[in-house]
Amino acid sequence: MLEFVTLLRQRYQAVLLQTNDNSALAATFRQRIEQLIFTEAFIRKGQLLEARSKPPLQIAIIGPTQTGKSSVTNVLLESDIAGVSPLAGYTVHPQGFCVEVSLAACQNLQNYFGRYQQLIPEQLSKHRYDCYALAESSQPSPLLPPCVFWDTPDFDSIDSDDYKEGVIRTIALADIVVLVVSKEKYADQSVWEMMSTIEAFKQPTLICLNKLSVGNEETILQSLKEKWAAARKDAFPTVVPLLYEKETGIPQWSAQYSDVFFKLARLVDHRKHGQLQQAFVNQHWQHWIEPILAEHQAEQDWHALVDSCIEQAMSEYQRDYLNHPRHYDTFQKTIIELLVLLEVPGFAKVLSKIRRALTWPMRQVAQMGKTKPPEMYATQELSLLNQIGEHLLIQIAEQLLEKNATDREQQLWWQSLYRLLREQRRQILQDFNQAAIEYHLNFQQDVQNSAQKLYHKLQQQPLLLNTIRATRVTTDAVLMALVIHTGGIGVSDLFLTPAMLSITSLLTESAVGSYMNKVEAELKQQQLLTVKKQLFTQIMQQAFFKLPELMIQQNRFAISPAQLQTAQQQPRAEKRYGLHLF
Ligand SMILES: Nc1nc2c(ncn2[C@@H]2O[C@H](COP(=O)(O)OP(=O)(O)OP(=O)(O)O)[C@@H](O)[C@H]2O)c(=O)[nH]1
Ligand SMILES: [Mg+2]
Repeated sequence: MLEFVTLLRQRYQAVLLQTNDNSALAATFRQRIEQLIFTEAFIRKGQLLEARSKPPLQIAIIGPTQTGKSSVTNVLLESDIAGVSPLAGYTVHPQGFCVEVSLAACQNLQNYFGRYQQLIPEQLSKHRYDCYALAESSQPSPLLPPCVFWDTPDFDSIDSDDYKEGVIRTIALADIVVLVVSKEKYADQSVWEMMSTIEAFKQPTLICLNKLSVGNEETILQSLKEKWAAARKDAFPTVVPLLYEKETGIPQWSAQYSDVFFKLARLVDHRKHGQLQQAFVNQHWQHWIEPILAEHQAEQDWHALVDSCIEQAMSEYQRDYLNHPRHYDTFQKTIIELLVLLEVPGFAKVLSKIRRALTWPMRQVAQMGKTKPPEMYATQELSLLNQIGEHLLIQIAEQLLEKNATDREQQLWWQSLYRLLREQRRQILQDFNQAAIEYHLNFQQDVQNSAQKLYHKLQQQPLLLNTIRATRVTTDAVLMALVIHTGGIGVSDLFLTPAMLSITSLLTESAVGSYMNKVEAELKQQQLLTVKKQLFTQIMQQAFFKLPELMIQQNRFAISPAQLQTAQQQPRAEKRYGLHLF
């Protein structure tokens, strides 16, 4: 689970960089990134609890800037160890003070903080946020049980985005949370968003209401209660009121609350950590994966769009070639092959020339690696296929633009896809043209096979065979064959010559006529399937389907349905936590 959550957080951060900073989407993304950082940290906390040497009690003081977190820290530690300043956003690193706890007992914390480096307080620099400090407090505190007491940066100032991760990591580590608010800041939205998010961790909590003036305590307390009730369902915690100390600037901790931390420490219960982790993940999961699902949906829409355009292209191919009475010439080539096989005297020589004329230039073109045969060699079918290919690309580009305009949520996705399509257009067409030539050459084999079938059938009809063999080659057929040889006209024209007309009508009207129709239908079917597979599926569809993969990762989450499914099936907490429940 940790791995997937980390991956998800990284993807959110990458996509966020490409998102308009002021948009509502960016705000949502930022919120989810925080939740994910919380989850990562909370999972790590679980690992810490699993370790053989248990970590000491962790108390974290949190709150908006200038509410007096560092001041209260000093009061509780009875020292001036935490830096206090009237400058907003003064504390920018988590700083742990070990109270009656040795640094050695905190070794595991470096594991917990991962890439955050542990330093001594003097080494902390304003210019580097991915670190935290740990130091031993010089004396025990009568107000605190043995613990690591964490002063943290604020989470509400403009700059806090830069160092909030440190706050989040410290909060997730905490066994007890101390919220410090002042009378100016207790109502801030940021406070209650944070308190609402962390409710799921069920940490015993204390509120310090700082900078109070005599007389307004009750009103603010009441209002604070309401804020709490609006944000959280759990009981309102103990509130320690701290008056604004004009003279000293140091809040006074009333003796009435001297045992409050000891009481809270007794409430700390780690046994449900796994359960809480699971609940937190469950609570947010659907939201987190929303953009991934949307991306999958966009990819599905893309596939459907491509498939329907290809369907359209295929029906154009059928209408303008396979089923076109004048354009379709593949079966005529079969007849030519058949006549060659039949060795019709006089005709065979001419016909084999035609055959060469029909195939060898293309073979040459293919060998030379050219993608488009010169016009003179372009057969009806080839030039039509190339036209259909180009048209298909135009269609798809148009539909992408349309999606770009209508699917606002995935606009970035469609936009990058359109850009990629434009970049790849030439290459796709080249591959398509090349594949068309190859198909065309290879399909000669199918033509041959059909001719063979007819030949065998005819051999069972010696009478018909003799009549065909007796057909006289007329000069116009010879002429025509020569013209075809030089690339002047197409095969269909040859079939308009009297000699060819008489042969074809002999065949169609004979006993093999219906067999011929069957062979022709089969050939067409084969041709349709081959063109679909080799040109439109293997070249076009594959190239289009591959485009989203080429999209730069910054623009997308790029988490596949399979990856997502694996993550969904993973336990959202380690099993062993579950065992603690019983
Ligand atoms: N006079 C007076 N000043 C106080 C009191 N509590 C805090 N302050 C002042 O308020 C300012 C901010 O206090 P900090 O403890 O630095 O506040 P913080 O919450 O740690 O602030 P950041 O680290 O910037 O987030 C300092 O100038 C403190 O001296 C108080 O009770 N009386
Ligand atoms: Mg501070």
